[in-house]
Amino acid sequence: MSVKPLSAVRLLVVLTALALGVVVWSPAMAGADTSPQTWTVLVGAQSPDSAISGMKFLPGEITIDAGDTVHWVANSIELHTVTFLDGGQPQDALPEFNPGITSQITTQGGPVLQGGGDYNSGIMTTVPTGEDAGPLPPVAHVASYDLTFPDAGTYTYYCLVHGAMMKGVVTVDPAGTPYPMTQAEIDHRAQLEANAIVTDGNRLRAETNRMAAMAGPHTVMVGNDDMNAMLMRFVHQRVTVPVGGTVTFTNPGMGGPHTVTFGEEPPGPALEAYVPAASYGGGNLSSFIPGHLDFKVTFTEPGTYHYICALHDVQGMVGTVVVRR
Ligand SMILES: [Cu+2]
Repeated sequence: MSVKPLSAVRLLVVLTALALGVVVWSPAMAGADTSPQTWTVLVGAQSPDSAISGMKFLPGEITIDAGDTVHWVANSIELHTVTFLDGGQPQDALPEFNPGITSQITTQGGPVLQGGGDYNSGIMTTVPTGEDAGPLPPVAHVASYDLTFPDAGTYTYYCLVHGAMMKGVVTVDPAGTPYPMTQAEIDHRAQLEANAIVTDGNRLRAETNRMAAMAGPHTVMVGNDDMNAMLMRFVHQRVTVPVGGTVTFTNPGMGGPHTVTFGEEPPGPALEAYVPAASYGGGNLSSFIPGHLDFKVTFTEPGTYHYICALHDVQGMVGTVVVRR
């Protein structure tokens, strides 16, 4: 935990305020509410059709007083975590997200951030526990997470799923410091930030449609992302090829991974296997496709084949290949 040093200027301001307080103390000031407050921050954002998902805490920065609590609320189907590593120290490098590591996907640390340990919400999503929220072992889905900050300081947190690009900061002033924003103003800022993500995502979607049109009818764009918004759609969503034809699935994104999965989802780590090319005539076939990689599938039998992104099918990321004789 890092504690802000009290600068000489700030100390002077505090002392002056104390001195003035003696002179102009009024009943109104005596009645000022200094009891601990709870502040709400949203985790993630999405468009109404969940095709666009945002990798942000909303708002990304909040200033509270010592003793207050932040209440994070899951705001998207997409999985996120609220994670303070090492008591909220900024990190040069984050651990790679691995749903097989229990401490990454379950609540860690107590309800009060005190000391240098790790504090983790576990998996936050609007999908209820027990329903499909991606390739996770059976684990509680956390709809909200509360953490109380007894000590002044600056605390940095991350989403373990999305890494350093999804970062938030809680600035904790000494108890009794006037707040810079009301919850209504924080909510307004969160709404503006959410709108900006959806606007950016719609631009990304239009760009992805253009890329798919340029690439031709046998190429499928496997989502897209720009480190801010993610597109959770296959474009073209339905492709028709003759027997012996090849479909190229390409992920044009900056790093957001997806899968192309025919048949059953491979269990656990097998889901993360990248397959560059395969032939397919039915049954199970899956490739994990990180940003900038292609998966080429040659279709050997006529039929209508449905496939999913195993990570984002809940958001509607599904597609169809029709193979004609
Ligand atoms: Cu996906």
